Amino acid sequence: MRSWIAFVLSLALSLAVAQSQTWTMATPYPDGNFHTINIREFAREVEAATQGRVVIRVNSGASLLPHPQILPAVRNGQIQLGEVLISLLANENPIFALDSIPFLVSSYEDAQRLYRVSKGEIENWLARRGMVLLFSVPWPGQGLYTKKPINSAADLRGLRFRAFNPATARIAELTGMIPTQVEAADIPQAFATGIVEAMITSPSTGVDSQAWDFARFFYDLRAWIPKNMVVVNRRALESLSPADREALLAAARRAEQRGWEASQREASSKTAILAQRGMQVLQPSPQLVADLRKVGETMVNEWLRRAGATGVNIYRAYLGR
Ligand code: PCA
Repeated sequence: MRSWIAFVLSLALSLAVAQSQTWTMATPYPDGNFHTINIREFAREVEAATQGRVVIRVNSGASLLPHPQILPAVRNGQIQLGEVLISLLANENPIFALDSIPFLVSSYEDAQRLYRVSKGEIENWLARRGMVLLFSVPWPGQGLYTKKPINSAADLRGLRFRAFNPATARIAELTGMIPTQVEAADIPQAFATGIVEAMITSPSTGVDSQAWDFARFFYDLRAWIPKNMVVVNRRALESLSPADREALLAAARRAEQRGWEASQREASSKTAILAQRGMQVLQPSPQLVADLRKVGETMVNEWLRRAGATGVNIYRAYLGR
């Protein structure tokens, strides 16, 4: 009798495991964006590798949830997967601010090194909240979009500036601009209604928002290389069979690799589109770069003061000291 019950139970369990699950994923950025394209490919690979046992429905462009609500929804299990900009969380933990400080990182090699040294702390923070980091992909370097020529930080004074995280708001304050937080999906409207008149972001987001409609100049600063991360609810991940879980993690590793490569291609292809659409794509003047480097130094010092021992060690590891 007992072995019969055990048999029925194990059969029920294996049926439950084999059953297909449909997971909901929320992302902040639009369909044409390379992050979204990469995520949709990830979802396709997961579905194929698990023979349809894990189906991921991707809700892009903040259509399901506004950006700031995506991570809380993954945390409480309302959705299984989410993508967020890491530095949007800068007020939660200093580690999240590190990849948005101007001129701390100036190449993809730097960005890769910063990711390597900070990944463990990001994973710990997520683990304490029941989430697992699947992969992280950088945006192309950040450049300045304006309506009029900008030759130094003095030319920025008084501009209404679009911020997308605490770091960009701080840059605005330090240069005498007036920051307003505007999500990527709302950029065209914010410019059209005059809420903002300048921004710093990637050529990718410039193309997504058709920056040529509202800005004439793009200064190719490559001031920093912020990253997105894709996270999964831990209980959802653990509900998968070991084989399906491994298939999903393998697809995540491929997505990360693919995303870093796509980002580097984007940097030139999307900058070329800005020029084709009639924007003046310019190198920043040495004065503007020097001014913004000073802003970066101030922000590093502010960051070090609140980073704590863990943060300082990560920063040192990044510098190789
Ligand atoms: N695009 C996002 C974040 C960084 C970027 O390049 C945005 O502008 O909101």
